[in-house]
Amino acid sequence: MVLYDYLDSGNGYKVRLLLAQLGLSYRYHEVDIMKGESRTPQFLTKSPDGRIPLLETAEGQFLAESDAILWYLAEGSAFIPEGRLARGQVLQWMFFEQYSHEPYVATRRDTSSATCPPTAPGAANCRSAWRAGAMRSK
Ligand SMILES: N[C@@H](CCC(=O)N[C@@H](CS)C(=O)NCC(=O)O)C(=O)O
Repeated sequence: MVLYDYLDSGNGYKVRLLLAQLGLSYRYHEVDIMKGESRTPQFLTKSPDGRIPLLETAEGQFLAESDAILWYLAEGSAFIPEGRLARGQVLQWMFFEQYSHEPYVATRRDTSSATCPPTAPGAANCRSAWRAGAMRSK
């Protein structure tokens, strides 16, 4: 399997975390979304939406959308429970994350970390400075 991903991506992190939890081996392919690498004609043939994360399965098929990838990888593991209601509850939180958390919290965090004023001291290291601050506030 190949994971097309970008290290700063929270959506990618969810997939990396599950791959690690399941002990699955995969090849990591960095796509620099800040340089538009997810929008090249070559990448768009793999994923017409032009976003990461993107999983290439062992059979060479492509699957986009982080939560779809999680569901695909988790099949047959304890991460997808037996009961009908319990499975529904897993999906409930996955839909909540995509509709109510990701656009308002995750995207906002990413935008504010990328928009430090260019004149700010150490602006060149703005993203890493922001990350260090975020780590401190935990
Ligand atoms: N709903 C999608 C969102 C994917 C997404 O927004 N990916 C961002 C990074 S977190 C991306 O690829 N942005 C680059 C672009 O839009 O060109 C998922 O959960 O996978």
